[in-house]
Amino acid sequence: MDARYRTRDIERRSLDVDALKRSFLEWLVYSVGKDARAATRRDWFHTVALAVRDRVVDRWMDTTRTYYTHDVKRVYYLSLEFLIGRLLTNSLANLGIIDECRQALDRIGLSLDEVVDAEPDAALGNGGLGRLAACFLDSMASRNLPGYGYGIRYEFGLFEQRFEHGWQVEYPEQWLQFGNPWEFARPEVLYPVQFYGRVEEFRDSVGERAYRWVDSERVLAMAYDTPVVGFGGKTINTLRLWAARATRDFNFGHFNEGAYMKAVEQKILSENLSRVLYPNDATETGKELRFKQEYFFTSASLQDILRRYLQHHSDFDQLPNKAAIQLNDTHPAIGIAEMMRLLVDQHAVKWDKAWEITQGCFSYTNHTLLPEALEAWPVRLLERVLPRHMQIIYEINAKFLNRSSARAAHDNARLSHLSLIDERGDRRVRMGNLAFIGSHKVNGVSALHTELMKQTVFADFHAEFPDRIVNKTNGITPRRWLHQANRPLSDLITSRIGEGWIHDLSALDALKPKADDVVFREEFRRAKRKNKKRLAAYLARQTGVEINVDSLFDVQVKRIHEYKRQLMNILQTIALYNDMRDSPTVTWTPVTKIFAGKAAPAYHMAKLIIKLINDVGKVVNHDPSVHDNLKVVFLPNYNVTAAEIIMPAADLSEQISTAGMEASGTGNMKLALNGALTIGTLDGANVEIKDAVGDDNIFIFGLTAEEANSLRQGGAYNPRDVIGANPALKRALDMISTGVFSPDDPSRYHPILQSLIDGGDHFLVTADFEDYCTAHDDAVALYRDTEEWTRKAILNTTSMGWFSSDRTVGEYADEIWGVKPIIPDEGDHR
Ligand code: T68
Repeated sequence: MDARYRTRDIERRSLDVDALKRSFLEWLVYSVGKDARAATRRDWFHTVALAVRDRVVDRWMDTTRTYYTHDVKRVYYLSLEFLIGRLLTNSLANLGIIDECRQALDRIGLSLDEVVDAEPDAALGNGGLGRLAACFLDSMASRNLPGYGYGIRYEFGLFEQRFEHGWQVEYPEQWLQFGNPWEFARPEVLYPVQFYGRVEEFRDSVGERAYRWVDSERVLAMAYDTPVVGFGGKTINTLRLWAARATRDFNFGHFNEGAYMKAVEQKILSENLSRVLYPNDATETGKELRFKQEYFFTSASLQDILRRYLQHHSDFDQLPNKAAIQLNDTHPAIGIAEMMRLLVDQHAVKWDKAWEITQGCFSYTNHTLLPEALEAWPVRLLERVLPRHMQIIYEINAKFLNRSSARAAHDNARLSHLSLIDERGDRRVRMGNLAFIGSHKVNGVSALHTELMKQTVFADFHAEFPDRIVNKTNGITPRRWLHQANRPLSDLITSRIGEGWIHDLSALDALKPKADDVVFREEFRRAKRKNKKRLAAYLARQTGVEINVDSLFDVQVKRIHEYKRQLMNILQTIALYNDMRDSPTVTWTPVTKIFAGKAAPAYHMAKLIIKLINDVGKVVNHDPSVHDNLKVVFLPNYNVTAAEIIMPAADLSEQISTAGMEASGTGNMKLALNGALTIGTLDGANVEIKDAVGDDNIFIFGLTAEEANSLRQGGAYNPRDVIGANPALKRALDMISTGVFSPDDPSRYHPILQSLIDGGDHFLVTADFEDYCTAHDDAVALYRDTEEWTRKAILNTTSMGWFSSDRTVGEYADEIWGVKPIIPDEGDHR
C-alpha cells in the first residue's frame, strides 16, 4: 500500500488533540469546501462530525465483520420511530474524546458548545416509544450486543411547534435540509416493495397449490446507515433507515407514451412514502399512507434480514437461532404476515414450518392499553393494498382459532375476542392480536402495565398462552441522560466513585450514604443550581420570561394528552395563585411551573389546554401582587435537545397521569436520575420508582388504577358534587369559565369545562384534585428545608441504578432474544 496513504489513514483515526485539529482544518476545506474565514457554525458542525465519523468507521467495519464471521445471532429492532436527537456530543462522549475535541477546537478559536448547537435535532419520533428505541440502540451497542435498528428515514421529522398568540402552530421540521453528516447512503442496498395488484393461484413444480402476487405497483426501499457508537467505542452497531425511491421501469413506461409529466408525478407520489412522520402519539388516524409506511419499512427490513441470513445458510431451519425480530408496538406487526409470505411464496417453505420459524423469530412490545391507540386496519384496505397478506392473515386466523381452547369449549364470545378479525361494524384486522399470536414473547413496559395487559386487552390470550406475556420495565441510557446532559452532577459522582457508573448504573448505590454527608449535599446543590441557571437562561432566550433560579422548578414535560393531566397541573397552579393573592403577607416559597410538550395537530382538546396554560401564564407572570413568587412558563418545541437542558435542572417531576393509563413513562426516570423528586400517581413505572427511592422520598397521591377503574365502572361518579365540595377547585374553574384568563374570548374554555363537568371527567381530574393539591403543598413545604430536600434528591439519584436501559436490554437479550454479547475483533488498522 502507498506509504503516504497509510500515514494519512492513521492520522485520520488518531484521537489526539493535534491530529483532531489537523483533521478539522482539512475536512473543512476538502469536504465541506469552505475557507476558515468564511465558515459558518453549521460548516464547522459538518466538519467536526465528518472528522469524528472517520474515527468510528474502522471499528464499525470490525463490528460488522465480527458478526458476519462468527455468524452470531442478531437482534433486529423494528420501529417506526427513532427519536435520536443530536449525535455529536453522544459520539464524542462514547468515544471518550470530548475534552480532546474541545481543546482542538479551542486551538482553532472555536467553542465546542457552539459547534454542538449547530446540529439539528433528529426527531424521527413522537415521544416515549421513539425515545425508548433510541435508548435501546445506545444500550445494545454499549453492552456489545449484536443489535440493528430498522426504521424509516423521514424527510420531515416531528413538526416544529411555535406559539402564535398562545396557540400551537405546526411548521415542517426540515432536519435534512443541509445534509446529514452521520449517515452513509447505500444506493446499492435496494429492495422492491409491492402494493395493490391481485393474487394468482397456480400449481408448483410438485403439483401443489401455490400463490403469486401480480400486477402490483412497486416502490424501492433504499438504505441509509448510521453508525451507533457504544460506550467505550468498541462496538459500533448500525441503524438502517429506509427511504422510498421510485423504480426505473415505472418511469420509462410512461415516457414511451410521451407522458413525461405524469411519470415524474408518479415518481414523486411513490417517494412520498418516506416523506413525513405521522404526528400522533396515542391515536391511530387509519390513513392509507400510514399503513403503507408500516409495510414499506417492514418488508424492506425482513428482506434484508433474510438476505443476510442466506449468506451463511441454505435453508431456514436456523433462522430463529440467528435472528430475533422485536416489534416496537404493532406498527411493524404486518411483518408476521410478510415473513410468512416470504417463506411460503418466495422460498417454498411449508406453511407449518414457516409458522414455527416466524414465531421463533418474532416478539412484540405493547406500549399502550388506550383503546384509541390499538391498531385495527379495515379488511377492505388490506384486501386492496396487500391482497396476499389478507389471505395469509385469514389462514393464520383459521388455523389458530381451530386449535384454540375456545373452539373446543364452543365459547363463541371468547372466540370472537381471540379472532384476528373484529367482525363488529366494518371488519378490521386487529394488529395486536396478530402480533401476539405470531410472537413467542409479548411484553409490557412496566410491572403494572404488564399486569393490566393480562387482565384487560390480552386476558383471553393470556389464558390461552400463560407463559407468553412477560414484563420488561423500561429504562433510559445513563450516557445521554446523566453523563452528557448533566456534566456538573456527572463530574461530582465520578469524583467520588470513579467512572464505572457510566456503564453500570447500579454503581450509584454506593453513593447512598452520601445523602447524609453535609459537604456532598452542598456540592450536589451547587451542581443543581448550575443546571437551573442554564435552564433559566435558556427559557429567557426562548420565551422572554425571566425566572427566579432559587424558586422550586416544578416540571411537566411530555406530550400533551388528557390522560397525562396537564389540565390538573394548571388548575392547581391557578389555586396556588389565588392563595398567594389572598394572603400577601405570608412568606411564600417561590414556585416556577415549567411546561413543555407537543399536541397532535388534530387533537383540539390538547391544543386548547396549551392555550389555557399560556393564557394563565400571561396573567400570573404579569401580576405584581404575587411578587414573582409564581411564574408559569411553556417552552415551545420540546425535543430531545430541550429535554437535555430541562431534566438536570428540575426540582419536582410531575408524573400525574390517571392511574392505569400511562404504560410506563421514561421522563419520570430521567428526572429522578437527575435528582428531581417525583409528585405522581401509582401509574406505570412510578410504582417501581417509588419502590426504588422509598416512600419517604416521593410524593404519591390519588386513586390507584383499581380505584379509578371501579369509580368509573360504578357509574355514580359525579364531578359536579366534587367541585361543589372543593372551593379552591370551584373558584379556579369559575375563573376559567368567566374569562379571567381569556377576556378577549370568555367562552374559549367551555369545551374543557364541559368535558370535566357534563362529560363525566373521564380522566378523573376532579376526583384526584384535592389529593394532588395536598401532595403539592407537602412538596413545597419540604423545599423550604434545603438540607432535607437535598438529602431526598440525592437518594433519588442514587436509587435509580436499576432504571438504566442497559438493564432493560440485558433482560430482553436473556429472556426474549437469546442473543449474547460479543466484543468485535480488531482489524489490522491499529
Ligand atoms: C409510550 N407510548 C407510553 N406512543 O405512553 C409511555 N403511539 O408510557 C411509555 O413509557 C413509552 O411508550 C415507552 O414504552 C408512546 O410513546 C407513541 O409514541 C405512539 C406513536 C404512534 C402511534 C401510537
